[in-house]
Amino acid sequence: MTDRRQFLKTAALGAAAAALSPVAGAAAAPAGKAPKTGIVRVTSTWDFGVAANHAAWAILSKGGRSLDAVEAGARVPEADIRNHSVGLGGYPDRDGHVTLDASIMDAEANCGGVACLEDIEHAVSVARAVMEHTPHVLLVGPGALEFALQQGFKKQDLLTPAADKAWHEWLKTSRYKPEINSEVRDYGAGVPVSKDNHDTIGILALDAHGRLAGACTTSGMAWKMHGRVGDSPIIGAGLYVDGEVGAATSTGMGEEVIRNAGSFLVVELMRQGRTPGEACKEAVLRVLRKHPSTARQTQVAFLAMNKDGEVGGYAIQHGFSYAVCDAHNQSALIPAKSVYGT
Ligand code: SD4
Repeated sequence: MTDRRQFLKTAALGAAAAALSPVAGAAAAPAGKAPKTGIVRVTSTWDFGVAANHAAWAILSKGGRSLDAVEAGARVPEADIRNHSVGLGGYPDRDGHVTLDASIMDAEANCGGVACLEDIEHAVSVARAVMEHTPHVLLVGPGALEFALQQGFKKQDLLTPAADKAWHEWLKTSRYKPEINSEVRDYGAGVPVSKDNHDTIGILALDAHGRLAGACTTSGMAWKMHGRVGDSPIIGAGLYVDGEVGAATSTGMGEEVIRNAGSFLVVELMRQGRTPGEACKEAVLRVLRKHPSTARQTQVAFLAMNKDGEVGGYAIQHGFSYAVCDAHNQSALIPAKSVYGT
């Protein structure tokens, strides 16, 4: 783990500036991989986004479709049992059920989502199936599971022994107090870490044909009420993509994001001329203004990419990071600016 932490830190220090410059990325594209119409880039929330970006890049660097790339990227933490807030190995709700929320969207406003889905590892792929094979946008609970099984997804128990143990530990106090930045405690983005809790992945990509897409997937807040749905599967809250403007995704306390239509807000702010970073900052400040006493004690972070491939993020609390991958550097990890902390 030390090696990995060191690797990520080095990657972040060496690459932050270049990863934010669309021109630098495009100029450095190796022969045969040069974008046809502009910058090709993928960005993901948190430090485990580096691995997700690599999976997405395997598609993008061959001229593949951004929608395929974000799905492939999101599937990486879904399958990682060390990640306790996405997919397999996710911490359960207070009744011991692992329930997943996910969404996916392309630049033409095609979108799909699943909420409170149980027993299926790759919620993001079910979300894509909702988008492509139903007349609907969002399926929930048993209906989502039934649809997934009809589509050929395999049923499996998502509660790993480690997550089960953590749940039984939690039952001793049954105190619901989501922890700020639990996501990074083990992956070393410069804050204290522990290996037991990671978070939602939001992933945004721009492909060689200039097509934007995004996806978001999570097991939600650990120890939530059974049936609770967060922002991640809600189009406009946890994810929004508009091919004319850009894309945005969020992580952190979903309730605060939903009440502000967070990702839609970020995209609309970019439409008005703000850079991705400025738009994310303004949205974070809006979240804080709406419910200052709640919001200041929690974490909400936004990540955005505009249609030119520029990337920015902003958070309430220090400790949020985002991974950026392009032809110039596939492993950049950038600490986001925040309202609180340094
Ligand atoms: C949710 N935004 O369910 C997601 C999960 C998350 O920190 O990011 N938790 O509210």
